[in-house]
Amino acid sequence: MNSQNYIDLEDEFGAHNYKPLNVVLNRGEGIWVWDVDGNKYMDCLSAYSAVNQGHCHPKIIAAAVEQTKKLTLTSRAFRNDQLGLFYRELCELTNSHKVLPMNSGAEAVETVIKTARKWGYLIKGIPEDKAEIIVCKENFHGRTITIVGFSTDENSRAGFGPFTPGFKIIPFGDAAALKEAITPNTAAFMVEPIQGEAGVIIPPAGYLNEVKAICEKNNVILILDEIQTGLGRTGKMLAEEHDGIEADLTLIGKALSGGFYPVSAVLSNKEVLGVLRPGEHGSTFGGNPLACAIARAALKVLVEENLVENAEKMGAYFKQGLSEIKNPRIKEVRGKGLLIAIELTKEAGGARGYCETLMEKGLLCKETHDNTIRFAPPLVITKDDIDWALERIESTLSGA
Ligand code: IF1
Repeated sequence: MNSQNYIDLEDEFGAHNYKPLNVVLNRGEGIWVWDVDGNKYMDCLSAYSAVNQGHCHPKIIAAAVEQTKKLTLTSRAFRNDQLGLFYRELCELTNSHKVLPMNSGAEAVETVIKTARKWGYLIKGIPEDKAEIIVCKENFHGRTITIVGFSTDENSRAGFGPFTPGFKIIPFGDAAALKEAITPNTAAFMVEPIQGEAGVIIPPAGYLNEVKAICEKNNVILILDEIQTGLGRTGKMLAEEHDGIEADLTLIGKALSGGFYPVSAVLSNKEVLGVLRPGEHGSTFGGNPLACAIARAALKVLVEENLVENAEKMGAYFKQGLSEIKNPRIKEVRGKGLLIAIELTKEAGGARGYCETLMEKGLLCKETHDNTIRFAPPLVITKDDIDWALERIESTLSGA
């Protein structure tokens, strides 16, 4: 079978909830992937920052294979020998006190909403069913009904109502708006340190410090969604480290497993997770031994291969290289670490076309909204790889 055969199968039998590039991949190694016709591509999306460690990392493969032969799933009705070790290693890496393991990012987000509300009722004394959680415009936190209910992206929410009440939406990057929106019933403020899907939107310097202070002053939980920005992507283990703050609850996922398995977690920097009692929350696969063994190996690779530092250095080099491209179609180059975006002018004609041309030149990336191209390669990328990418990006944007 060739690419078109696979595309026809997908289109005939699959729901059309995505518009993927027409490339059919069947192999990955480091920053490179191959399609069924044997063409090689640089992956500049990393499955939206889930493959920070590079595709099919041998050490994560080894851990997955070894655990798969021993024990994969017990449910949390029983204990297993991987969970406690995973907890300790994750807490040490993120300076956390408690972990609640889940599977998808959206499940971690739903978990943190339930936890924040419970904390609001039991600890803050908010009247039952009156808890409010504040979020930002242009947020992306997942695709469940509750989460899309507080999305401001019509594509994500149209036709899925009715939605869950109890959420307020304020502008991103505006600390005064947060102060204004807080009431005695506010349980939490949830925000991405950098808005990924919105187009790698970086808040004004000092924003996270201000919101941290406002939350502390008003006894409001600060929740940072680091599912995309966490685990080295922005050049720090957690993006909050750029601002020297600590969230009360932190969400991680994606690269927590190196892209091998859905593993997410809620991290607590104070006893907020302590409000949950046995039987009040859980999931069949959350915290299973295979997930934990894979996550432990994925975290070990991040540390042993200095991928956080590499993201810092290579991100600066990549962003500098993009900023030096002189092309009137480029409106702005934004980014931190290896979470980078080029916003094009409207006159450039839309980002998708350039992504399709880049694919023909062997570079896979993804547009976000109409005019922005995101570049988020695996954190193992080298300077030579980036030079290779810059050459193709420059020639594509110039129309060559
Ligand atoms: C899709 C976007 C990125 C996330 C943040 C929670 C989640 C995500 C900050 C939920 C997931 C994924 C979802 C995927 C595409 C991708 C995405 F384009 F949708 F918005 F990365 F920007 N918080 N993001 O980025 O985690 O449940 O997916 O494990 O839905 O198309 P999940």
